[in-house]
Amino acid sequence: MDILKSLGHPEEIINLFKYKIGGCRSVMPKLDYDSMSETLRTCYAYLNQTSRSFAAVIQALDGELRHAVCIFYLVLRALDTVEDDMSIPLEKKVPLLFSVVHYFMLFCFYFMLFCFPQISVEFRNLGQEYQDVISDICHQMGVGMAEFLEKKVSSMEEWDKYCHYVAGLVGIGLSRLFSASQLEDTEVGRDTELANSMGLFLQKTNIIRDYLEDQQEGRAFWPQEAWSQFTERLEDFAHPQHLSSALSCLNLLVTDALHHVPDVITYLSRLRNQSVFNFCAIPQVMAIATLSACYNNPQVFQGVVKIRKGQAVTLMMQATNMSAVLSIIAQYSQEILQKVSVTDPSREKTLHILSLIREKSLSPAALSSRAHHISPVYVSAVMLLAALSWQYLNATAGQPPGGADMHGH
Ligand code: D61
Ligand code: MG
Repeated sequence: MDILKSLGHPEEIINLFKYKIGGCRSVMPKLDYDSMSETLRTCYAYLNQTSRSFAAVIQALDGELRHAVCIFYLVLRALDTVEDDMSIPLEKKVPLLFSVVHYFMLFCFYFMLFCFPQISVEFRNLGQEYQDVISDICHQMGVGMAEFLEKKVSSMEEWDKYCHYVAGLVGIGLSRLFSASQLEDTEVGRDTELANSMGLFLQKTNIIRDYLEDQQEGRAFWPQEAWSQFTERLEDFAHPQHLSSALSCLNLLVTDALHHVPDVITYLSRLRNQSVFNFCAIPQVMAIATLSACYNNPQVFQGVVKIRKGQAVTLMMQATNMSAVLSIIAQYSQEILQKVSVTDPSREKTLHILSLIREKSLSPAALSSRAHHISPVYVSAVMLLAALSWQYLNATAGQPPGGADMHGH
């Protein structure tokens, strides 16, 4: 089935095969479960049961950071389960979240202890610096989720705020965990703006893609400020007679999400640990591929838009260094550019952000100078610059080649 879908993309078939025969080990090494405690093993079992998208990359992280991120994921997923469970009546849900807000430790001891004792045991086994980050982010997310339980996402600003609570904070917390583990610079953990953008880009992509599923389950995360320009009721977009306004709104939201890509590039270029780089880059390239698949696509309003398995595996295997990530980003921006219609209301804005992204993805400044990220493109850019300065120096000095000193005055 996966192979059939990739028939028009021969390189994906090869990658699917490589992945199946063990290429997945490079991004997803086998964990040594035997040497783990029973409780930790249970936590990883929960992780594998609850996350399709993050389980592999989390388990590929180096050292103790892996356990910290695994517990961070499970604690936040528990909180999100409460948020997502529409069957708990609102009046019961708000106090439950507020008790998380005010008595986080009680929440840990009681909720976790009774329902998932292994998670709370392993939480307390983490270093204090990791525990502090996890409780702080959980607390802030609880406050934010409670705020949005009673209201809809209205303005674009509120959209950013909701996404900050449920995903931006995850990016901020993760960055602080990276720095605490010393696998990354302290700067990574301090720049909350860039870390927030990492989460916003992922969450907005999910919200855009999941329009129909959320609609069917009685949830709505598309901001009113966007859809009200094209329709009276958000649910109209699911009806074929509103397709044209639905696509206009979809393209507006994709354009809004693309504004986070420059920050994503800057953030990724600061990373120096290979496992952290893969962990961060893989979800981001999947997101840009998903956005490109959704852009101007009527399928968003009729079913689920998914990237092909072969495409996902190819992205996972490629996204292991900065120059590859930049070329993936350039490739998908180009794909979106080709789909921009002359009549689209957001056309100018879309073209503008795409050209910014293109510029940034072609600039050698986005390539970090870390040894394992040096790419042939960067080397050629440096050589071109050297050749040009050589000519320039020769021309201004009026001396024949060979006579001037490159470092001369
Ligand atoms: C680098 C690497 C991974 C990153 C990152 C930077 C920055 C942010 C994120 C991951 C978080 C991205 C969230 C995007 C997916 N959205 C959801 O899962 C929604 O729930 C949000 C609240 C709970 C977040 C829990 C979480 C998620 C991913 C993690 C993590 C914690 C910890 C570590 C690593 C990744 C969504 O869930 C629906 C569902 O999937 O069932 C929702 O309810 O809207
Ligand atoms: Mg949720």
